Amino acid sequence: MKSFADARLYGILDLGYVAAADAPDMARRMLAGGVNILQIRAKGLLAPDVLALAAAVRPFTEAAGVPLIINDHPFLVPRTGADGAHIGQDDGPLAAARAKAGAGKIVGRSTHSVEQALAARDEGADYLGFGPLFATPTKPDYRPIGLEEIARVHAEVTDRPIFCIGGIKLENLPEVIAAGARRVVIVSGILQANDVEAYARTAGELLRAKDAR
Ligand code: 3NM
Repeated sequence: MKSFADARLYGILDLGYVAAADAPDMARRMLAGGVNILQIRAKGLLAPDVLALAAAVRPFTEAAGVPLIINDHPFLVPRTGADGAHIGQDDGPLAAARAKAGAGKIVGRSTHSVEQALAARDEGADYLGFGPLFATPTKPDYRPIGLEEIARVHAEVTDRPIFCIGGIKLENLPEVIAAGARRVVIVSGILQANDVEAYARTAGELLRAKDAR
């Protein structure tokens, strides 16, 4: 598997945007575009259906050397051969999710403020989501953080990857990067693109261009 620390673009296969039957091919296109991490987010799906979906997507992530992350169901991680789990603020202690996911697996946590980011770091999350930066229909009930906190969260949490998320599109990615983001999650922007592969590739190039400066 490629180095997790080098990941810049995190893609989510969100069944709110993609039919389950189309999900494996969407995963293939996202990976061809260079997403560095792929999450399965299937709100409302029962465990057997998440298992089936993960089994269908797994060969693509494996071939690409990209970690496969399961949203919400850490106990499915060992059963799918996935590389980790992602949990939200209401999903209990990180240690409990890690115990279910198993030794050596990645466990990330969504955070919605600098204070929550510090707490997730202190409980040992392998990476943090930080958002939503902007209002987004993918997570409609959350108040946007805005761009000002990006610099602060990166100054406070320096020892693990932070993925900014929420309403990020190619159009606003340059300002998100200028505000201090190094890594992002893009959901609907990628999944609704006419050319998924080109969209992801352009986002990855913008994120990596920052390293060259
Ligand atoms: N989590 P889009 S925002 C899944 O802030 C998710 O924790 C968020 O989707 C958080 O790129 C979000 O379509 C939705 O805006 C991101």
